[in-house]
Amino acid sequence: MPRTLLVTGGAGFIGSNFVHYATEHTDARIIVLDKLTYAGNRASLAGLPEDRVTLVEGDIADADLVGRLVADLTGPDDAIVHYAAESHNDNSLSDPSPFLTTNLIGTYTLIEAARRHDVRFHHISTDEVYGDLELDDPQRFTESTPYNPSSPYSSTKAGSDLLVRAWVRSFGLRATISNCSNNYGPRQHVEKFIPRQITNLIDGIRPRLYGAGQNVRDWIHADDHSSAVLAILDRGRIGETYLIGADGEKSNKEVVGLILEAFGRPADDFDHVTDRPGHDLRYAIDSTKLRTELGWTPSFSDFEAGIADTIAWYRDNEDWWRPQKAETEAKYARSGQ
Ligand code: NAD
Ligand code: TDX
Repeated sequence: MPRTLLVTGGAGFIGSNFVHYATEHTDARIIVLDKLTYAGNRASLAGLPEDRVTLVEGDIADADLVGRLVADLTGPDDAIVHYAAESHNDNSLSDPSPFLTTNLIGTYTLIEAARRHDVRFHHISTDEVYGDLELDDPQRFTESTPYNPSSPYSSTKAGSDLLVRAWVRSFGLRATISNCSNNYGPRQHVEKFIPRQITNLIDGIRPRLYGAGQNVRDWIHADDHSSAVLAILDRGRIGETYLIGADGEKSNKEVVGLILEAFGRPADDFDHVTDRPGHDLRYAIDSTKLRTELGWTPSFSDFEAGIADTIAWYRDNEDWWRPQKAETEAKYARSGQ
């Protein structure tokens, strides 16, 4: 019998890309549990087979609802894949409160239900739990790097990882954790770096770089994140953490330069704006464990081609992002960004 996956946050950026990817590459049936916050979008699930994908609108911190959905996961390969989170660092600096409720209490609610019903759990996390690196640090993040989060967002993600680890050790929760680097691809909210600059340029507005633009992020296509999560679900060892990354380090200035080039504009056609308080300097992932233990490799090796596809997606799907654009930019204007 095909497995059922309960995918939390499946109407968000990475969660919806996972639902599309898993529908194409497996025979799984998928229940999406999503609160449809400002970051969730029903339209991100459009076109998926209705007999295989069901959206339940609700909160991961709602113990009754979560209990009912998890109780239905009775097949031997059924699992919870937990993407739902408040995910934007800048928002966590202006109002940390929903980050604590969703990222900590929401994760707690899910793992309590998973342990009660003995359901396999995969927790989606971020490289930001490790803090940041110097630009010339020869060591990248590994599974044994100490936790050192900087922002309200990353500290609540770190807390949620620690809850999952404790539930494995204390209660035998059948869980794995993955910490991935920065994702790009279709269906990412216009508040985030790459979609913000692409949609600015579509509107004829110059890109906005925080500070000097020297901060480095390690970019991975969302589909490569999805294939890694499927590998961990199928072959990952219970209790283990896997770092997901595709050797995609680039400074923000380099990324803006590539986007400007794709729009046929000069590489210096951007504005420097107020820096993010506590801005992490560099993230970089060593994904050796995932590659050697589970045989995973990324498929998107050409970042420029991936960016060109992403630009094409935003050009072709203005209906999807236009409703959020003005409000998002008004919020950035209020913080000088
Ligand atoms: P996103 O903000 O685009 O999507 C989050 C989704 O969760 C939305 O659909 C939202 O409606 C839903 N949600 C929020 N609160 C909820 C609640 N209380 N109950 C139910 N649903 C709720 O985020 P994203 O960028 O797709 O990130 C998804 C996950 O991946 C997060 O856990 C994030 O920490 C992690 N992650 C993101 C990146 C990245 O580059 N974006 C990198 C590594 C890890
Ligand atoms: O307009 C901008 N200008 C700019 O220079 C924006 C929105 C961002 N930036 C910078 C800040 C970061 O150095 O670009 C970089 C990327 O910014 P974000 O898209 O906000 O991502 P980041 O803070 O790196 O976090 C992302 O990756 C890790 C996700 O939002 C997190 O959910 C994930 O955990």
